[in-house]
Amino acid sequence: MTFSVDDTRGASLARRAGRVARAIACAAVFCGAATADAQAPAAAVPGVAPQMVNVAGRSATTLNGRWRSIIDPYETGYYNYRRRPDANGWFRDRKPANAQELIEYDFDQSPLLNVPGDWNSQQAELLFYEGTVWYRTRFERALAPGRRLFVHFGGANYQARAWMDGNELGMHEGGFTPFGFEVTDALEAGTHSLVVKVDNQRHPEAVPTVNSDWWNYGGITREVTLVETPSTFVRDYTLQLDPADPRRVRGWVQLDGPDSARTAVTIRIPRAGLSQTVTPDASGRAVVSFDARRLARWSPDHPNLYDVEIATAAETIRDRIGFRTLAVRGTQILLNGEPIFLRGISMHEESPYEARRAYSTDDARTSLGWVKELGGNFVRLAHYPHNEAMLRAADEMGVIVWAEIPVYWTIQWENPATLASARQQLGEMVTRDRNRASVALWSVANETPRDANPAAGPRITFLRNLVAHVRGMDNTRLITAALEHRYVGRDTIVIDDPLGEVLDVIGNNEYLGWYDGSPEKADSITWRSAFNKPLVMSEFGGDALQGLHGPAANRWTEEYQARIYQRQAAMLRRIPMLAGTSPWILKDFRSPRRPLPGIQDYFNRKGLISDRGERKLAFYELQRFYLELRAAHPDPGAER
Ligand code: GCB
Repeated sequence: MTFSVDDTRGASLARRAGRVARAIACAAVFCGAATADAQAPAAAVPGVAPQMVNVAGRSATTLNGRWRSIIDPYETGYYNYRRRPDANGWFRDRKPANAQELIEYDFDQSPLLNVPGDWNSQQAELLFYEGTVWYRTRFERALAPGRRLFVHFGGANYQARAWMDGNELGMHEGGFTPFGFEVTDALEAGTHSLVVKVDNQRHPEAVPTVNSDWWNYGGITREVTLVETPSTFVRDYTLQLDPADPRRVRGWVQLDGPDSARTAVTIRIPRAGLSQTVTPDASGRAVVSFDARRLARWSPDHPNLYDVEIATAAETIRDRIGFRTLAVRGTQILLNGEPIFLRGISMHEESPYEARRAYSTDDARTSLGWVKELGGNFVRLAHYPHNEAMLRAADEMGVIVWAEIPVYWTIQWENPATLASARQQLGEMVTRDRNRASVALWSVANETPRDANPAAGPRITFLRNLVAHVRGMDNTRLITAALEHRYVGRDTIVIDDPLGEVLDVIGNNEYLGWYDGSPEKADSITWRSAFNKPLVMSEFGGDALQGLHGPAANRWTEEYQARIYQRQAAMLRRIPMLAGTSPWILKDFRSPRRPLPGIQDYFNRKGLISDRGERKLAFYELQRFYLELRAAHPDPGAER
């Protein structure tokens, strides 16, 4: 349905994407539906469209706003009383035709939810809810001949199944990456009903799995957009300094549509007087390569971004792209050829002043403003891909980013569907963000336990697969993972997880002073690494309730937390291979694992800032450390 008849390549891509999405969905998470689907008549569901980048830079209209919603814990809107998919499900968005007809739902009379937004923070009864909520919006649209239309979702947690005017568009799994459906052929002039069933139930085989230390916010958490394109359009592109020859920008543009192989594309960077027209190969991919010597480099102190246009005769896409190189030399990270120490902080995707999912540019700027106030130049966006506005704000504000996927703790290493889901989420993240200068590190995993045979078990096979996947997609970034370590003797900690062999930068989480001894234990520790590679201490810290003061010996006080940061700073200065730090964490965040009444109340309190935006003593402790580091080792490009 989604491509014109002669576009066999596009159609087969769309079908393939649909099959992959459904295969992952059935195997990984939606097993009940998979069984039932097998018995239902095989409807042709087109599935997710091949990923389109930079939606904001295109001809787009927003579908954000107040959507009708129905909470459906038993999935009554999808299954009949025999637990088979119901052909008359709520996706039909029906009203009784007369006073005799029985219809037991009514979107028009149902409560409103904000999109984007998690549902948990919008209705008290949804705070802990995990299950299905149905969303419905209506929009008017007519499409001129030769134009195409896509519905694009920035993200929905975890599984989203969409219908337009009662026809299924497809399904996507993964709570933090974008997806879209083409609706061109489904569109007649008039008012359309768009229904989305979002299900945030946790499943052992999913990514993340059932166990995590953050809130499982459900819903359509990111923006929804209608994107109109010409019949052949620019779907994807990448432009980066060539790591092997940084005097050149190299990249490619991918077209989609019946004239993909015949459509010339012009790349313009007006401020640098650059313009290049390229023609695609038979697959619709055009290779780009031009002299970059006129481009000023992007760095934290000078986050130079260029307006870039990618244009065909039928459309112009606008982006803002920065150019810089990244490399490692021994235990150093090099930005634009010079060593840089990453003075960072970890953060979850929660709003700065409220306990809800963040999604806006304002949210992003406030949080990154705090990173800057700390004296930082780096943020670890834990533990899943954050929204696109965050990456764009980091580009503008000059904050280097560690981006990661939710391969967290003990996921199912031996399950091929789990691997497929991790690869899919990694691929969607890299595709979305590979034009962002701020992104320096792709992380494939957090605190995953070594196998009994750490060099050859299922976990390392899985993670090596992810490393190869991300390297194949992007050779301009550094690859990392937050590892665990082990003690050899009482005072020596060694980082020798064999995964380190395939990483560029070693991440390590440690909780000396919180889960591991007293804060002073850090004074006697010696760190060893089996790798001659840069080390980022990707987590350390401890909890404090903002406003709780007392002896520094007492847990939960601000003084205790500040003491951890003091002892950590002293220890970190002694680690020769250290190239960065991103302690845990910028702000208190919701977690179902943290019930302690009066202290935690379902918040992880390791924030330097409370859930209401108040700074704790440890904020100033870390700030002191970072300002000293910055004075001793100014960033490349900084005025000295
Ligand atoms: C960790 C995890 C992080 C937790 C943190 C904690 O090691 O990576 O997700 O929230 O510890 O507070 O225990």
